[in-house]
Amino acid sequence: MSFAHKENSKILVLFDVDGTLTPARLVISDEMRQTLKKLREKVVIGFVGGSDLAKQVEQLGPTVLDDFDYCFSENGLTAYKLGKELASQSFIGWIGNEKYNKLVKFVLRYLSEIDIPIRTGTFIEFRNGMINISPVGRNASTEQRNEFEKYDKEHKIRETLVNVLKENFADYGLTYSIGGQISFDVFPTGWDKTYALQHVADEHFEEIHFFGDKSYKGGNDYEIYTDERTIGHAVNSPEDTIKILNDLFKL
Ligand code: M1P
Repeated sequence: MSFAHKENSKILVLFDVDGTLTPARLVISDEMRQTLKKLREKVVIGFVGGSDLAKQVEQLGPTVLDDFDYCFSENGLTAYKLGKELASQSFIGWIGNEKYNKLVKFVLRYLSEIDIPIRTGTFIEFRNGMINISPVGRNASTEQRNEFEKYDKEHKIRETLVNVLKENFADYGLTYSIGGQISFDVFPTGWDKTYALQHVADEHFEEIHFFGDKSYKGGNDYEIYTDERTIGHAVNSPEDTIKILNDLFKL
């Protein structure tokens, strides 16, 4: 596995997915696809998303494992280098069944007792490296997502639940991250996007750039954006990402 054919194989550029490579939950544009293709000839590229690989395939396309040098799903808990899977860990293996059960019972009880205007299904999604909790449910349509997001801004449903969980499960060593529109992620402290960086350490990159739209404190790009191993670029949209890439790498 080598990057020797690149113009500069010692530079790695990593991207968040939602809001950075694609609009939230939507698919990649042709312009972004072309930009990444040109960039990949020059340097090593990868994405670090909070979602699982199935969602990134929906958003970035069925050939995603061939289109990026590194693919990091669930913050790098599921990792691929040049299409080959790297070793991974699991949330359930780390937390254990007993504690997990307690947490799930608490969350489902809490969610059943709060007032929200819409409820769909799949309120807790069990992933390899984390769980994702959604008060409106992961089956929400785009319209229901937008409605919930608006409602949540006003009523702080997610923020309140996160605080309740922090208080009730203080000894669990968990981190809560509100990265999208309708849910939040729960994972062991330290398993944020910086987790992915251990998979690239063996390449001894001279520069690791990271692009993300949730780079502010509390956002799910914050830790990797501020990490001393990376050069962080805060963006507002995929168009913004393209503009900075063109300026920086003369594409
Ligand atoms: O990538 C950001 C987030 O995207 C989704 O969030 P939501 O469904 O709330 O818009 C989720 O996949 C979440 O895990 C992820 O962090």
